[in-house]
Formats: sequence, C-alpha cells, structure tokens
Amino acid sequence: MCNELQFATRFGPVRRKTENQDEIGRRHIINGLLGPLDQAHGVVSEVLAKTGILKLFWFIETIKIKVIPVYARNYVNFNQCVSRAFHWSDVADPAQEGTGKRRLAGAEIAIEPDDHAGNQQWRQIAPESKGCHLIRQIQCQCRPIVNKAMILAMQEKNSATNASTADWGTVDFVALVKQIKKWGQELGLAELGMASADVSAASPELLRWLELGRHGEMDYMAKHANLRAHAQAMVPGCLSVISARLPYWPQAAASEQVLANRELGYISRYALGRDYHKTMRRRLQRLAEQIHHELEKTGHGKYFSCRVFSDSAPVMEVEFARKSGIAWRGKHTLALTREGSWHFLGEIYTSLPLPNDDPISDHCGTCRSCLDACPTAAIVAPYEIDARLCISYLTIELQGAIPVELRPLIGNRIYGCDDCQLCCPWNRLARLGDPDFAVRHGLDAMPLAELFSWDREQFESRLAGSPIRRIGHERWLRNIAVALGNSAGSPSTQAALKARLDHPSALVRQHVAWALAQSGDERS
Ligand code: B12
Ligand code: SF4
Ligand code: SF4
Repeated sequence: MCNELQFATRFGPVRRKTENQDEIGRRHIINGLLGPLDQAHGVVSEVLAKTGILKLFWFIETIKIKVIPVYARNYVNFNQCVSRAFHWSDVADPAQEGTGKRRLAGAEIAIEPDDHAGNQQWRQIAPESKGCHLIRQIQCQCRPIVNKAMILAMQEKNSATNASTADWGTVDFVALVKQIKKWGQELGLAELGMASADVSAASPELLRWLELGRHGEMDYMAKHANLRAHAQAMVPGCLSVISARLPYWPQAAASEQVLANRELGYISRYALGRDYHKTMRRRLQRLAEQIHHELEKTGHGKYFSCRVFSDSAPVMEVEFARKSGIAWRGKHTLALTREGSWHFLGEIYTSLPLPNDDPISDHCGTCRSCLDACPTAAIVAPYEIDARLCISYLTIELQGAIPVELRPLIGNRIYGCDDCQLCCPWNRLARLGDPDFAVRHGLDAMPLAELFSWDREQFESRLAGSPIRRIGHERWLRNIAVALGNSAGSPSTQAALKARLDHPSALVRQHVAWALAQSGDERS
C-alpha cells in the first residue's frame, strides 16, 4: 500500500496527506537543513518532484513522495530513475551555496548504495544495477564542517580516472598512515589498520555460505555478493581500505543476571544506546576530511577519493579488520582482539595506495567456549555460522514468524544475542566503550511486561535514535511475546499477554497465542 506524503523544508510546515500516518515523517521540523527527509522512515518508491527542486534550499518547496510502509530504516531511498532531482551532483554544491547564503552551519550529504533496505517490496522494484547512481541512500544533517559535500562530489566524479592517473609524487604514505592512526584515536576509534582492497582470499567462503542458504532471508547478502567480494566493483579506483573499530561495551546491569531473570528482557549490549551506524560513519567521514585537508596542502587532494561504511553496504568488514591487523577472526566469526570483541567495525574505501598492515595471529587456540555456549548451536563449526539459527537473526533480521522449535531456546533475549561473546575469555579484559553507546531509558534491565505494554507511539519515541527501532513495533511485540512465553507465566505475564490477544497484527496474535499455550492457558 502506498501513502502519499508532502514534505517541506525546515523553513515551512510539513503537510502530510496520508491514510496511515506512521513510519514516515517522525520528527518533521528539526534543525537540519534537510531534516524532514533525513528523519523520514520508510522506503520511497517514487519521487515526484517539481523541476525546481533545488529551490528547496532557498524557500519553501513541497514535494510529494510515495511511500511503502516497511521495515523501518533510518534512510530514505530515492529512485532516481523516476526523478533526478536528488542526484548528488545537483544537490551538493547548491546545498553548500544555499547554506552559506543563509549563514547556516552547512549541509552534510552522504550518499551510499542501498544494501540494507530489508524490504521485499523495495527489492522487487529496485533496478539492480542499471548504473551505479540509480539508488542511493541520502543522509543529511547540519554540521559545522562544510567541505564534505565537496569531497563527496569530487569522490564521485572520481576516481577511476583520477586514481589511475594520480601522481602522488612526494607524498610520504608511511607518515600519512601514522597521522591517520593518530587522528583516528583522537576521534575515539580504538584502532585503525590499513589493508589492500583485495578480499579474494575470503570470497569463496562467502559464496559457499550463500550457496548453503545460511543467510536465510537476508537476501541483500546474496543480491550484493559480487560487490561484497570485489571492493573495486563497489568503489572504482579503490586501492586501500582503512579499517577501524569502535568499542561499545556499556556500563549496564550484569548480563548474566538479566539473562537469568525471566521477568526481564535481555537486549544485546550493542543496542542499549545510540545507533552505531551514524556514529561510526560520522567519525570516519571526519577522518576522511582530515586526510583530504592534509593532501590538499601538497596539491594532492584532487587524487583523493573515498567512501565510508559501517554495516551500511556490501563490505566484508570482518575480513578487512582481519587483513588490516586490527583483529583476528574468533571462532564465533566476529573480529576479536586482546581487548575483546565488543566493538563495531567501519571502513574507509580510498584511492590512496597506503602501505598495508600485517594481520595479527589468531589467539583462540583450543578454546571452543562460544560454540558450546550458543543457545541454538548456530555456530555450526569454528568460524561458521548458520544465520537461520542465530538468535540475532531471528529477533532482528527475520521478518515473519519465528520457527516454533527455536522459540524456547531464545529465552528472554528480545533483541539480538551476546552469548558467544559473553563467554569469550578475551572479553574479560574488555574496556568500557564509547559514551555514545551508554544505556538509554533503563533498557538494560526492563520488565518484559512493561516493554510489551508500549504502544506504537511509545515504541517510536522511546527508541528514537536506537538501532532497535529498525525492527518496528510489530516485530518488537513478536519478540517479547516469545520471551513472555518462555518466562515463568506469572499473573502479570499472563495479563500482559492477554491484553494483546486482539492485536491487529496476525504475527503478534500468533506469537501471543503460542506464549499463552506455554503456560497451558486454555484461551490460546
Ligand atoms: C550478516 C551479518 C550478520 C548475520 C550473520 C552473521 C555472520 N557471522 O555472518 C547475523 C544476523 C546472524 C548477525 C549477527 C550478529 N552480528 Co552481524 N553482521 C552481518 C554483516 C552485515 C555481514 C557479515 C557477513 O558477511 N557474513 C557472511 C559470512 C560468509 O561471513 P563470515 O561469517 O564472516 O564468513 C567468513 C568466515 O566464516 C570465514 N571462514 C570460513 N571458514 C573459515 C575457516 C577458518 C580457519 C577461518 C580463519 C575463516 C573461515 O570465511 C567467510 C568469508 O570471509 C556484518 C557487517 C558487514 N558488512 O560485514 C555484521 C557484523 C559482522 N555483525 C556484527 C555484530 C555486532 C553482530 C552481533 C554480535 C549482534 C548481536 N549482538 O546480536 C551478532 C553476532 C553473531 C555472530 N556470532 O556472528 C558486527 C561485528 C563486530 C565484530 N566485533 O566483529 C558487524 C561487523 C557489523 C559492524 N559493522 O560492526 N550478523
Ligand atoms: S549471537 Fe547467540 S545465537 Fe547467534 S551465534 Fe552467538 S550465541 Fe549463537
Ligand atoms: S570463546 Fe574461545 S573460541 Fe570463541 S572466539 Fe572467544 S577465544 Fe575464540
């Protein structure tokens, strides 16, 4: 079903013409120049823009957007086949100029291919590869630094030509790498490493994994396998990858105690605070700006192109972390270090011919705690996961019903799972993560019944800025129903479940019925 919405900029009101006023336009008037678009949730199938769209930056201009309500993501995808109104090259420079004229701080425009749309309908209509600029994620916000759009514009015009004819002359890449690592640390990144853009050693395993169907419903994994396996197909001219890790372990209620208390919901430690995707990419973008600035000093800025990612595009992130020596791959498949595995990964794909760091050795030894600790035996062999069994997949990625036979194994884990990391000896040495990921709203130890009572609005507002919001209210209730079914069946649990027996969603009703049946309630 399509809703029709009308947006305007921050300079004027937003009119919504929609039958179903949810999912999109959550906070319409915010401080960003393109705030309404940035904050919109939903996947845009068609942009019907007036030809004078660029006037957006000078005065109120209304555009109509048709939206298919979907699995909520923090991005708006513009199908530029329909309208080229938002093509980067048309937007970036005027945005800068416009903000300058209005004495605003500046506009930041990041453009990335859509890897994680997570939406069946969208995938069906999306032109797969009719040119690399057809489908983009556009993320905009106000920031004091104004040169990013220029950098991106330069990058996009790029790279294949510039990079191949680049004359790096006297650039001291060893010194530059040193600088990059220092700047990275100043930005709060725990470690940075450099690798060549070649992942051919790992791609056969990726293809085998896909052939075995271990990705389940995550068809973006299969769809973009080629781009994932070939960094240069993703970003032409990319020679090196700067890999970074950002620690997130928060000060929170003890995981073991929460997991043992079936009245409470367990949320993965990575999701207790702010959504990492933006945090990580913002920092990497800042780093890219610093690199560009440095190269400009010697007139080499024009040869520099880059793109930043963090779980936002078809990138083999763990493989780059391994190759660049900032981690080894644990048997749970995650990037692991002597400081543990509680870190996010992010990358800068760049045209710079950087000297590579050496991989570090694997320190898992004979340990197999993660394989033994996994509640669903999803780590089917060392270094190999069957995602279809993984609780993280079941509670975050899976759209439909959770297989009945797996529900009892999920316990009270309502968003993701940490067991294979909680048991890992290296995580005993983990340090506290970045303050951005500090626990919000007491999510580390919340009663299931209370979380289950949130209506859609409460879900949206309390989880604003959290990665959890991406799964949407319906799947949130689905997950909690399973956890309630696995709890002791106290009167408060039963009452909470019964209050949702008539929920409009069949998915929710089905899981509520299952949960009630666990305690033998005859109404199930
Ligand atoms: C798809 C995905 C998932 C899927 C599948 C997980 C998986 N392991 O593949 C699901 C939904 C299950 C998932 C869960 C989680 N994920 Co996830 N996920 C991804 C994603 C988007 C792609 C990973 C991928 O390419 N998988 C495909 C398979 C083929 O890759 P692979 O397991 O790495 O396979 C390689 C190895 O098996 C290896 N191999 C095979 N045999 C052998 C043998 C030997 C001897 C060796 C050495 C290697 C080897 O070769 C394969 C190809 O390289 C990445 C982001 C990204 N773009 O990379 C995040 C990412 C891996 N996830 C992340 C996180 C945090 C999680 C969770 C912890 C979240 C949670 N708490 O619930 C869990 C952890 C589950 C787990 N143990 O993996 C982080 C990991 C950070 C880190 N420290 O490594 C990432 C990097 C996102 C990010 N930017 O931070 N995830
Ligand atoms: S996240 Fe949980 S279910 Fe998935 S592999 Fe790790 S322990 Fe197993
Ligand atoms: S639990 Fe043991 S085998 Fe698993 S990743 Fe940690 S050290 Fe390696």
